[in-house]
Amino acid sequence: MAVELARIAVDLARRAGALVADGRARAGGDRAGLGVRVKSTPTDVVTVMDRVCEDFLVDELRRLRPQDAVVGEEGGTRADGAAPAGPGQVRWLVDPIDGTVNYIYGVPQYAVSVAAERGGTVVAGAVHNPASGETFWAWLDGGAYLSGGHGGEGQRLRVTSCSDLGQALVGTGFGYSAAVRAEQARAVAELLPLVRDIRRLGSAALDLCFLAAGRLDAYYEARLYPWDYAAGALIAAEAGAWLAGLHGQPAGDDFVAAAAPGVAEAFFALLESLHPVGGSGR
Ligand code: LIP
Repeated sequence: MAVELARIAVDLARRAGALVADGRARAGGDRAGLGVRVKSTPTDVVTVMDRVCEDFLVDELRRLRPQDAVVGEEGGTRADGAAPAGPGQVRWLVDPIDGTVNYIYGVPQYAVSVAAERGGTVVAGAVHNPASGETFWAWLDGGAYLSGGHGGEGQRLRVTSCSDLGQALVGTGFGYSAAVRAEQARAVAELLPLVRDIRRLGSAALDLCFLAAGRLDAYYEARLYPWDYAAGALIAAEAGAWLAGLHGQPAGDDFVAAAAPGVAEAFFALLESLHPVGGSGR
């Protein structure tokens, strides 16, 4: 069951990715051609391709898996998509373009993310970056894999063996509200001298896949949406990453922390000290 859901996720992420890439090519890099609109703040943006891509994903899932629920970042749902799935029901979480700002600017770090959860547990997921041609995917207890780019076909993914937090390359991201970003900046300023370096790459889904692929040693971010991290978190976990939230909570919307096992305990303890009252807003 999970491997079949992963196969569907890979196929849909790749075909949706081709739509997204074509939309940008047709716009000729002109942002006006991408129909950019603002959402929660002037820097929280959405393009016409976000919506075209999500409509494609919702329609295809309705065709392929009519019994399943679907929920997407831009509001695309099956009627029952927003409700948690029942014990046996599958619910799909789709992000049509994770890293929308990168997409608008032509920074080649954005992805289509497709995850399937069953009874509230993510059991399959795929993240496809149309700019690099890389597809990351996993299914529960089946491992994590990379195809495309320089990865060959179906390369098995494993996190790094990093065991010194001072040598860890840490990915992170920031919310859209100025007040929240000021708070997040204070935390990252304290973290920065204690690790090798940070990378703010602009897509939570790809940050988690980069952890899985050994391109990062750790990652954290506050106040994400389920579709941002659902597939990437499974891929990271299946590649051997440890995941956690803050203050004993599991990784989730409030806070996602993920790390190679050799630095995970020290990393999670540091994040706890830097976020005494839990994850910040968006
Ligand atoms: C993005 C996340 C990223 C975060 C950005 C943004 P979007 O999602 O993937 O990690 O730092 O602020 O939320 O909005 O591009 O789908």
